[in-house]
Amino acid sequence: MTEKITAKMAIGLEDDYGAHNYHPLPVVLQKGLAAKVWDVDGKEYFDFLSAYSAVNQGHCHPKIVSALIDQAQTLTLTSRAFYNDALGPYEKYITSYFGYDKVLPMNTGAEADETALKLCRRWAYDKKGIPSDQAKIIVCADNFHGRTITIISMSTDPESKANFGPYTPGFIVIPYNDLEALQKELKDPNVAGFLVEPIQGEAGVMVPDEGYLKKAYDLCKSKNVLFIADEVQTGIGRTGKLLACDHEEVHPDILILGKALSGGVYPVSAVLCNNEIMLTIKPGQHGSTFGGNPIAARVAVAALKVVKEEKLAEKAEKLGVIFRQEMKNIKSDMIELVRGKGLLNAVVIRPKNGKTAMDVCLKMAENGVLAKPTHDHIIRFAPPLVITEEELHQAIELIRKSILSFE
Ligand code: IF1
Repeated sequence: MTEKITAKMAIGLEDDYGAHNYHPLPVVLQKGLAAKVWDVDGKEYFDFLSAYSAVNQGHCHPKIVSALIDQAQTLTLTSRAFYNDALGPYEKYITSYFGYDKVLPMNTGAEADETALKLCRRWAYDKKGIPSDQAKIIVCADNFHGRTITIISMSTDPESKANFGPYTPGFIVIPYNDLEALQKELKDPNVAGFLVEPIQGEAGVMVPDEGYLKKAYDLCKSKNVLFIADEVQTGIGRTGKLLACDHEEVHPDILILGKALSGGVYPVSAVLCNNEIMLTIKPGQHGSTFGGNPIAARVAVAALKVVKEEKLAEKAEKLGVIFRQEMKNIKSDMIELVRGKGLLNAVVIRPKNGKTAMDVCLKMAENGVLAKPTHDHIIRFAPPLVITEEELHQAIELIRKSILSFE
């Protein structure tokens, strides 16, 4: 048993001994189950962050935890120097689940994004015939793909990027949701790929125009350019379909998954694509000590099964409609805009009497709903997809009460 500590002690310890790379809300969580979490004082909250969409299946889902425990007591890690008996079945399961020839397992979202970039470049030289070291990848302004040096090299956010240079070259940045800009850059014969989030999460849940993904995909195809979707945040039921690209029936050439691939119990990420792309990488050219380990494999299968068994995508679609409508019904001029898809939603807050999105989040926490502001004026609302309709209505009442307290 770990020693019981107070909220003040926990915050003090993190402050004293941890790097200061985060600024959390002053809530110290101790326990979670489904859509709820509890702090060290036993106070109950609805979790409307879901660890940035990693716990779509809900906190401590019994089937996922049981897969984890069972495998942890049997075999945890072999490295990829040897085969293990959990990886193959997982690979077969996930490729047929998403409709690809092959999967490459990694651990974090950033690693999976890096893997996709490497696959794209290797395909560019081996298959497309782009001259050595000349491949370019188009990315979108205000993207978020993680924290590594190469990924921040593609970023336009000064906070993530500034003073970490020199940066990795080879990227072209265009505005998001801008097909003309894409068409123009695609004229360059050295373009190998287009990397895009189907909905931009960190940018504040920016939903592109209807038809954008499909038209962008078609433009890429017309120029033999790979359409690469980062569904780390939008994937696995969150937006009301299994993948956000499914809303437009787009099947990406390279699909990047993370977060909810494990239901939040373990770091598991993956890159999926067909043989023509995946088999350009040969033994020794890419890998990871932990990628594809037996625990990850068993956990991911369990997590994906839960999404189907509990119809979580369908649930997200239905509850999302209710959530957005109820937010729009709140009679407060602090609510400037409500947007999103499925259970990935954002409310844009118009400051009032000096009160900002952060003040609203602090008030909501007091009232029992956890969410975090992004970009000063936006609150992202993304509960676990297992939240019941009744719980959703309870949470909406708490959100309403919090916002109206500023009237
Ligand atoms: C943090 C945001 C969310 C992602 C997409 C890759 C990754 C992420 C589309 C990398 C990660 C996170 C990480 C988290 C904050 C967060 C986030 F606010 F920054 F934008 F979710 F909304 N692609 N997103 O959203 O995955 O390497 O972290 O596993 O604290 O940095 P990772």
